[in-house]
Amino acid sequence: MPAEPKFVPLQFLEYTHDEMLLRSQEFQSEMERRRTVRDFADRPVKEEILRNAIKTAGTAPSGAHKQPWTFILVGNPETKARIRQAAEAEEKESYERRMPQEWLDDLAPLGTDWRKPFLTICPWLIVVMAQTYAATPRGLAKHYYVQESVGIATGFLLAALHHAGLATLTHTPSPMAFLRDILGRPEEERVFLLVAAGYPAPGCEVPDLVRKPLERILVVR
Ligand code: IYR
Repeated sequence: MPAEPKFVPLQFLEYTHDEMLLRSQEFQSEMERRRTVRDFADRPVKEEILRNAIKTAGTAPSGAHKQPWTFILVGNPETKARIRQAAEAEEKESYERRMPQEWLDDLAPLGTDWRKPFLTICPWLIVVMAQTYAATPRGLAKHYYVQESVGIATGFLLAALHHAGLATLTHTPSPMAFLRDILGRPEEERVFLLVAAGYPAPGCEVPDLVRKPLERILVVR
């Protein structure tokens, strides 16, 4: 039986045009400083900061409000070591045999290789899982636009972690199924990606990348 719609008043904060302009500029500057970091410090970070960021990720819109995501927060050193060992085994195979030359050439400016020391150095890993369907006591239930929904939630997560003052790295070991086994997750969940979060290593450097200017990413009609 379909649920009766129930509506509540929207909590909306209205700003003046000047305030909106300033807020949009300030947020843009803050996000402009975000960089993907591959060189982390092993300094600890309080779990509550990660929990708050994951709570923010959970505010993302989703298909039919099914919220088809699970965030696995990994801080346990043994679990991180198992993840690193399995990820490096897959990545070694990928970098040495599976990835075509064009792909390797495209990654060359980023300086990546199969070694993933951040998986044990970082205080926290967040494995983002996408629930392809819901396993309910009454059987399987559908989820909608799962990739889109989990992608948006992951964007919120990265923005929240950056806003909190943490460096992040999105990592997609390929194939990623080993993570579901190590983390003991159910069949209906698929690994979406892994986010490493922590402080950058002292003297950390990042690739000298240029972002496309607005004129190249915006079309006004
Ligand atoms: N999954 C590998 C390779 C990799 C692929 C892309 I596309 C990147 O932007 C970065 C890395 C890895 O994590 O090294």
